[in-house]
Amino acid sequence: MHLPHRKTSVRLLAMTVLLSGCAQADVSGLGFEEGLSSVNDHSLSLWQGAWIAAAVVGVITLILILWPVFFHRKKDDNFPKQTQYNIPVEVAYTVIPFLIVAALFYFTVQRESRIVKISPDSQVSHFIDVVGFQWSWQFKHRDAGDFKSVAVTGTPAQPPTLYLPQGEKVRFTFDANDVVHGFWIPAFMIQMQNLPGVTNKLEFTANKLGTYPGRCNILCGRNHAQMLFNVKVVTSQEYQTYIAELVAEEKAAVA
Ligand SMILES: [Cu+2]
Repeated sequence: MHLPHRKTSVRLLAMTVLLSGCAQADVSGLGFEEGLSSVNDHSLSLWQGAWIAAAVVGVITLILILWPVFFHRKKDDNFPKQTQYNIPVEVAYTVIPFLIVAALFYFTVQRESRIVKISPDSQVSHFIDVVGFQWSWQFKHRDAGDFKSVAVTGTPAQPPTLYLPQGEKVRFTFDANDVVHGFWIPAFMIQMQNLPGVTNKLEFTANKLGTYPGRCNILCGRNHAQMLFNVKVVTSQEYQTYIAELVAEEKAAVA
């Protein structure tokens, strides 16, 4: 009775160790595209690895459930032999989940610390402040010449567009002026909370031209579902033109 269990636990252990190391290149993005943002570069393999680990654990669990169903059916009316303790099995089902959690925790912390790393100002190309409010967004582009910043403010009826220059590092700050909101660009694997009274920071580079949906992912009130925005990744030249247009509009409004 002991041997098969020990074999299973060894196999489980081997797979846990194996999985924590691999999971990269040839695996599908499981809903996410590779290389869209600098965050994807860190997050995607973690996402893939977590799914593979979950799939392996799920399959093993399913086998363990189905095994007795098919191979240990009631054969006769004799009451089967009862085993009260099985130390190796109990140790295994304590140690294995702990190892799985430890591996997931280690890789999560490792990736997270890379993602939230803030570099010196000189290495950052652009600064954008994101303000969440009930119920839309304001994007303040701070690199706007003699104007301190130019702001794009959305409404629930007219969601704003966040322009980003391709391949250039942007530092974002996140604030809220009422309740907690969640700045979320699903395709970029990015989410950061906008907290009233606390400024969060995140730096990333958008790497592929295109338009991507963004939304608020913290339930923030009645019209939470309307807190939408778009992210438009444009060339560096187009970004400069866009900022110049915003500055001109703002100057015209002041004049
Ligand atoms: Cu919100």
